Amino acid sequence: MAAAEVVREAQSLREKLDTWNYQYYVLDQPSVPDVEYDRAMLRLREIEQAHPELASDDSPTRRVGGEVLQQFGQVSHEVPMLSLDNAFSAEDMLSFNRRLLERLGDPGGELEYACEPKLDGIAVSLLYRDGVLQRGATRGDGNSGEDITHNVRTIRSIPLRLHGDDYPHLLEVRGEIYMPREGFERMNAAARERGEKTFVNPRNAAAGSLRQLDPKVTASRPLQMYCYGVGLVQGGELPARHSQVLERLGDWGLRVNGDTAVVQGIQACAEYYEGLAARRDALPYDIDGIVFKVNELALQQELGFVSRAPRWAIARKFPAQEELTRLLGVEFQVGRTGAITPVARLDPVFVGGVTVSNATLHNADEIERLDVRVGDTVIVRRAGDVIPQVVSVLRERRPRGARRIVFPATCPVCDSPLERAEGEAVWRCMGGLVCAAQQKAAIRHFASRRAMDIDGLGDKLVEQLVDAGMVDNVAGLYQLTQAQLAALERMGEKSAANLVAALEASKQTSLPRFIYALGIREVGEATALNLARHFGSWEKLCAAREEALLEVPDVGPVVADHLVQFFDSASSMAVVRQLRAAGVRWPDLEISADAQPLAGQTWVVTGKLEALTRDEAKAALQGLGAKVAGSVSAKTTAVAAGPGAGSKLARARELDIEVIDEQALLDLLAQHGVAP
Ligand code: I6G
Repeated sequence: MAAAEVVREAQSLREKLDTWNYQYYVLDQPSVPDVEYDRAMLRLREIEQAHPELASDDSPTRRVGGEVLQQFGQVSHEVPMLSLDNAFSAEDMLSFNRRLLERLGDPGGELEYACEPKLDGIAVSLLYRDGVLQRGATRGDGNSGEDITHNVRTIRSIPLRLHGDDYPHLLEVRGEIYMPREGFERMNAAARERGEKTFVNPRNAAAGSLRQLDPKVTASRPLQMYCYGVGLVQGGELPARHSQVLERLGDWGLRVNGDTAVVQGIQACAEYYEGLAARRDALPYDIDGIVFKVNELALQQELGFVSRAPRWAIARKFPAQEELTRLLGVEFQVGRTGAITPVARLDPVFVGGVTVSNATLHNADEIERLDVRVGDTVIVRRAGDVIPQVVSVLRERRPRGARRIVFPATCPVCDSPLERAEGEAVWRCMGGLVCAAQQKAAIRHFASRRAMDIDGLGDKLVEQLVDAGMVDNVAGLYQLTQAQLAALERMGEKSAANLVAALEASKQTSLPRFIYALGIREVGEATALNLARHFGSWEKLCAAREEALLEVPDVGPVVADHLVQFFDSASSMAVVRQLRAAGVRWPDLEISADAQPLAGQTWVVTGKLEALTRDEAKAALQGLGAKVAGSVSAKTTAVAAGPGAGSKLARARELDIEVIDEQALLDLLAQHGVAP
């Protein structure tokens, strides 16, 4: 028997771990460092090993079971898991509202609706008996699904025991298990690196992760759950409104979506739909529509069901993010760093709100993995700001004579050999700046708005200059004369004079811009900024070796290696010399004690930013000494929020934390000499 003291310690550890887990995975507010969490978990494991009688099934040590299942059991749903009717337009929504009002005998006034994002995930049911998780199941055909208890237990935001003590004796919670976009991208990038199969989209990744017989595999996948309702309820009362039920679920430690709202009338539903549609791409998860539910449970009961769907709810779907089309051909593009990217030419198709005629095929491995051929019917996906991609092939529709895609053996532009670095998936042209494609890309980058900002030097002109042999590197731009330029196609005297003036004006620049403009691999704007602030001058920067470079925020071994290679390259440094000889100049930056004016502050960046990416904003803040956290807590100093900010912004308001918009962030950065 364990001594009372050990029993108490185990109990206290369990409570602490549950609380930290809840704060981290449900509230998205980490409260203790990982080491402290790990230490507590280790100690609890030790105690439970020494005293197995203390190890209950809801202990945080028991999330991942050791055994691998042979097959999934079947579960029958006591209350069927229904589907939802769909609406595809504002008119469909008006008819829905009209139908409801008629059925309710035109009660007068507006109906109150609960509005919720419809996640593109897997519908599941969780059964809690006396507050302890008993069973997790998929929807299946609505009457019976698969028993996935062993896998849902591994999802840290799903409580093994409910909080409080006022839950019903039997409570079946329903919701959607999904994979956040960021986790999906990370998981796929890692799989691609290892040359393994990738998932088509976050939904398939979530489904595949739940359909594992070995819970350790599921535990390693970044799955999340949002709860959206209840099924079986026995031995307990629920409040009168759906929105209040969601609040109770939250009180019991379950994760509910913070983007839900209660509105009056169908017009307000339309506004909610438009608002969320505008933010759709900025959300951290995929949604395929909005679910609108009559909020009052008594009215839901009165309205009832028709065949397999409730009459009191409807899902208004968004335009599809995936469509079928035909692969017409493949071209191989050469990027600034020589990377060869196969680009699919597609029969134009409307997807994700735009017409898409090109999509990336990533690399040679991906072509092989997809087993895609010219003539195939493919699924193209365009989600958010991500470049459209071919995600799968309908093999059964392959026409006779579909052509295999042959990856080129040499650079399609300069015929130099291609090489593939160990562990990398991409082939690169070894032509370097001899390759016209790389020359053009480097010049386009150098001239771009956020680099040297050379007005009037568009892509077409760069193409002409390189093809005519007038320029082969960025320094050559400053040797161009007005007469040479005026002789080019579509260039009059006036445009030539303007371009010469723009080139002249671009010579006066800033050190961060200059570093960024050089196009050194992996050195984006934010890194350039940090390098400039850290070293203050070009001379100090290019004299730095790896050790010194690694001291710069945001610089890791890979970036440091690319920088050293650049500084060691005679041809690259010759270009820098030529640029300076042509008059390109910048003021050195002061490296003062105040180089870290935001030291000690913790910032959160959320929502969609326009002028810089979230990563760039983060790196810029880090460069000024701030810590940048993923979630808002009482320790947060300020939040920079762009459009589409959701729960983090709401949390900041709740905690009365300073919130600034993008312009204010840019002003703050500028005030500290950072002009991204
Ligand atoms: O499949 C669903 C997704 C989201 C739902 C649902 C939902 O609410 C946010 N709600 C109900 C009532 C049903 N399916 C049947």
